[in-house]
Amino acid sequence: MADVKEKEAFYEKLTPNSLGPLWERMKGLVSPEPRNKAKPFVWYYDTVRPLLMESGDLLTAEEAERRVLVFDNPEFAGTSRINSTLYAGVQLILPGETAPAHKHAAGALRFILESEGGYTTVDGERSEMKRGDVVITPGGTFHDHGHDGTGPVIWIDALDVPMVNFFECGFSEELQDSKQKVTKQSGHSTAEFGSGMLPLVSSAPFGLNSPVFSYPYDRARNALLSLKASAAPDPYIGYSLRYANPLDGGWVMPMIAAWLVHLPRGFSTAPYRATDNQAIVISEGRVSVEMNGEAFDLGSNDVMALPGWTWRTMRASEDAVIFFFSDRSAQEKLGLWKEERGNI
Ligand code: GTQ
Repeated sequence: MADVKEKEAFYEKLTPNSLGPLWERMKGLVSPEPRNKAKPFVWYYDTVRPLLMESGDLLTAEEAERRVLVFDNPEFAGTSRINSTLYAGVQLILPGETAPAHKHAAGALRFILESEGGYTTVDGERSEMKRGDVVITPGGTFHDHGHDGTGPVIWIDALDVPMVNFFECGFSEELQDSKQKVTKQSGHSTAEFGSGMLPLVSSAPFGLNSPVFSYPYDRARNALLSLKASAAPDPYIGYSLRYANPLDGGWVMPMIAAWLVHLPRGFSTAPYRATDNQAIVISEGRVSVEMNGEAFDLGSNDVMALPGWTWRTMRASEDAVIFFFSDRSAQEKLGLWKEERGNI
């Protein structure tokens, strides 16, 4: 058959016709296993917080629309992705400020780091934000954030915007007024859907999203730590509970999964990998994460990108509570998610 030169000459005829030879690309297109390009990487709060506070002197939340420092995975610098598929950032609201009402197709999930008096309003319902709370904003719902208290309000944002943009489905809109009208009593969605009961006449007001906006830390943490009394930790995961949609038991959002892990002091997880692209925020304690033979030491409020299909172990040097988020929710819906548990 043809030699290399003849093949190259043929390929030159293809290019101007917007054609290409699959046989040269096959291996790259359907790899034997995922070759995740994202880097395991840590953003230390000691570095992030002062820079975020400095941004507070530079512009107001109103001016910025959202005053956020974006976590750029070093492998994807400038593309606003913490890992291959998820956006994440750290947002600051100062006392009296409002991040004006808008909506977008992308869904957002927030993990609150610092807040006395911070709140978000989602679809006419105000929800307070306290440290460790998880607050969701279903795609397509108006939301604005504000702050009635003192001190900075700071949280981690996770959005599925890279996936929405991959599908080229991104719509967004600003509301005329900077604050949307509050039409519901605070706690309404929790009363209706989040108290172990459901409305007799069923409805899913936000489609595949949980109808509950707020998952308070106290409840989540207490439940997680209570497991210790009666069960052993999973050797690969530790103790874990996931944030669930009470309507169907699924993940809280269609494309973002979230869960909370407790690792007791001295506990080490066995080698594990899964295809979902994850990131973690340390809520309590100290954790050392080993990925690809590289060790990372994390403490309170540190954020780490954990690329998919990369072996890892975790060890807690102090009792630890870790918040996880990932694209597992999207991968499962598409039938793509896979995990592998190493030998113990
Ligand atoms: O709070 O609505 O970090 O729209 C990025 C885009 C936060 C938000 C982000 C957003 C928001």
